[in-house]
Order: sequence, then C-alpha cells, then structure tokens
Amino acid sequence: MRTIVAKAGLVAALVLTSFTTGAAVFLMGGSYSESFDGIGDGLPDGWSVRTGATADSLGTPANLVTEATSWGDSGGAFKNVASADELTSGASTASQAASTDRALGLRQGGSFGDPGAAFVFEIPNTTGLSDFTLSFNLQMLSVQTRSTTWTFDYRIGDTGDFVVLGSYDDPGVFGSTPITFTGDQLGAWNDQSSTIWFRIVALTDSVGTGSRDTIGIDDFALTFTAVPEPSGAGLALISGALFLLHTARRKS
Ligand SMILES: [Ca+2]
Ligand SMILES: [Ca+2]
Repeated sequence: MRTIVAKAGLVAALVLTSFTTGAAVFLMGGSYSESFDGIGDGLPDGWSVRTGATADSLGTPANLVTEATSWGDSGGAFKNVASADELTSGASTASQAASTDRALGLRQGGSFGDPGAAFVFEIPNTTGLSDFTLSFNLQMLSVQTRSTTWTFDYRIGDTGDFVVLGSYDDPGVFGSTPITFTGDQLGAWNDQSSTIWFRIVALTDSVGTGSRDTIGIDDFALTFTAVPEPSGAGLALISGALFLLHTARRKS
C-alpha cells in the first residue's frame, strides 16, 4: 500500500521531469546500445543522473528535465537536449527542439553539480560475459568560459573507490568527441556477479569564471562475448564420445 501511494505521488513530478532509473538492464545478445532519442519519456532503463557524486560515492539521484531544452538554456539541470550529430552550433532553438536525435544533457550551475554531477549506468552483473568494449560520444553543446574536467570511472560492487579509466577536458569548441574503452581497460568487468557502475562524473570544481558549458552524452554502446562454458560443453563431448565407443565395441 505504501508503494502505491508513493507512485501516485510521483505522477505530478513526471509531467516535466523524470526521477532516477527504471528497470535494470541485464546484458545479453552480445551488445547493448542507447541512443537517448527517447528521453522525452524519461531516462532509459539502467541510467541515472546524479549530484553529490565523489570518488567513492554515487551521490544522489537527480531529476531529468524531459521537455526538449535548448543548449543555451542556462538553468542548472540534467536535460533532454538535441544531439550535436545532426545540427551545427548555430542551430535555432526551434530546430533543436524539432530534432529527433536527442542526447542526455547537462548544464552545471553554481549550486548544481559543480562538482558532483554524474551520468551513471548500472549493470546488475556480467555473469557469463567477457571481452567488453564501451563507447559513447561526449558532446560540447554550449561553449562557455568555465571548464569542467569529466572523469570516466567504474566501480564493481557498492562500496569503495571508483577506478578511473580516463578523462575529458573542455575542448572549447562545439561538437562530438568519441570516447572508447576496450580490452584490458575493462578486463575487470569479465564474469562479475556484482553490480558494475560506470560514470561520467565531475569530481573537481570547474575552473575559470563566468558561465558553465552545456554538455551531452549520446550513442552509448557496449559489446561483449559469452564466456565459454567448458564444464558443460566438455561433459557433453565426453559423454558423446563414450557412447560412440560403447556402441562401437558392442557392434564389433
Ligand atoms: Ca541520440
Ligand atoms: Ca568551456
């Protein structure tokens, strides 16, 4: 009963904003991809946006403004924004709103996510999976005078420090930067029974003065392979061979 009441209370908040994640994403089939083109309806399953994130804390889930919002909008918030892919830096607010290629955007504010803003993807486990690659585009959508360094990191399990994979410094120009991690960098992700948290996070204060940039993430993708199961497959082969041997001996 408490659950039902809580859900009813959320309905009003869902009109313009979406709170935290939906269902968990269980990886299967060799790949996962997220275009963020549906974020007008809320965050994709497995994703959250947060503030108060630190080197060893996920922080607190924040709201997403689901209404299409222009890159130049200066309000501090996570937002549904147009992707950089189909537009130029001078695209009008109307053409941004009309674009069907969406991105998960953020403008930090003096009292919003600076530092501590994070885009977070949660993988409940990777049991039976290995050889991960991870890629996405980090987009500079509104070039402003302050600069934020974005850290890419992950944690296996629910406690301890995150492991840093890399970072992105403010390029100072509009556009999309592809980010990719492969092989050994993600070797620890193989066959994990614990939750893996991947983040794009502002761990330090922005530098400079004046306004903060609007950034977005788009075209997130994972690839992976199934770990071979030698015990099961091997047993089947051995029992098959024994059967053939037994049959051959009976016939001879
Ligand atoms: Ca997109
Ligand atoms: Ca900047």
